[in-house]
Amino acid sequence: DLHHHHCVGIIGAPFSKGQQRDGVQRGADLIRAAGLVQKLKGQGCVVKDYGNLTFEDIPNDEPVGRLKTPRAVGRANELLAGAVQKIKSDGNTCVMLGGDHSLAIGSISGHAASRHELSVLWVDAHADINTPLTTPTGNIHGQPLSYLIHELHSKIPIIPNFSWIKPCVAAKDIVYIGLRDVDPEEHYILKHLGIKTFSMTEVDRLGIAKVMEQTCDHMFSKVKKPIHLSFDIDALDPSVSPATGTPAAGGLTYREGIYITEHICQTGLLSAVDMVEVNPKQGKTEEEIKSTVNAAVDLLLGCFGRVREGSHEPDYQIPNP
Ligand code: 6HN
Ligand code: MN
Ligand code: MN
Ligand code: MN
Repeated sequence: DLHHHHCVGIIGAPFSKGQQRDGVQRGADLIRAAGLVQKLKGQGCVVKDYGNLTFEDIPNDEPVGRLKTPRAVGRANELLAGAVQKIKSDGNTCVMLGGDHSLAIGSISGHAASRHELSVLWVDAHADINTPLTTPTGNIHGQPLSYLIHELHSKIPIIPNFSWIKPCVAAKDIVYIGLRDVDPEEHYILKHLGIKTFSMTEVDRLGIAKVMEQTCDHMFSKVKKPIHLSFDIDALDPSVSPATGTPAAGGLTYREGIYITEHICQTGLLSAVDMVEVNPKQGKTEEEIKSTVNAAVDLLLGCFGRVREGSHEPDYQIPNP
């Protein structure tokens, strides 16, 4: 109904330099090609596609400490942050289609610039909270939250093209769902900062319905802040979404993933979504790519009002013969 229609602004970020596998920069176009915009419109959303960002090539982007291609990641995210801020100021819920998960730096920064205080729901097999000094790989897609959390600010060194980043999220405003591949240093950080986590163990113990109840209890314990949902497609089980760069066994089912999005939609507080790490080159067959892309599309439809019981226009009448 018109009082509850969603205004959705889509930005594509064909960027892959937060990790080392080629192909993830094609995620945005594949999700569009699977009919995202038409399907959102079909369920009553008002959709504006802002197109893809174009990222300049940065020559001589040598590692800084362990960090790989830091200048490209810093610049791409600065551009993305500006685009997200604009999409929010136009009055939309922002959908950022990646690209790799380093893009959460720009997406959350841009969102925070328009909304001040956010809750972040991070749905991922991984914690993505390594600092530049704890990272085992140097890949910045395993680090975005470390740059964004106030409490980690003193642990972040100076990095070229990162100076625009201001920490904008409090540790108490973050909830994780789906964790099952967490580095020891990350595990220490999560415990040290008291961050709320629902690993796959909690999903198994509680079931997804209780996980979502408790997620909302935690996020809404004081004031109702806008929600930033950062969804890494590798949160789902590789049997559902195999076409991704760092798959991890034992993930969320398709139904658990959809349940998360339906529940977050019902809060009425969803303000921005990232859908990242869809990598067609990691799919072994056309079917594997299709399954991964379709899951990403269905999760986004769940974010914007699709419910599995079905729905109908408020003024619908059964036709008379
Ligand atoms: N992702 N913890 C590992 C690292 O390289 O820091 C894996 C990160 C995966 C990141 O899936 O977005
Ligand atoms: Mn991940
Ligand atoms: Mn709730
Ligand atoms: Mn991730």
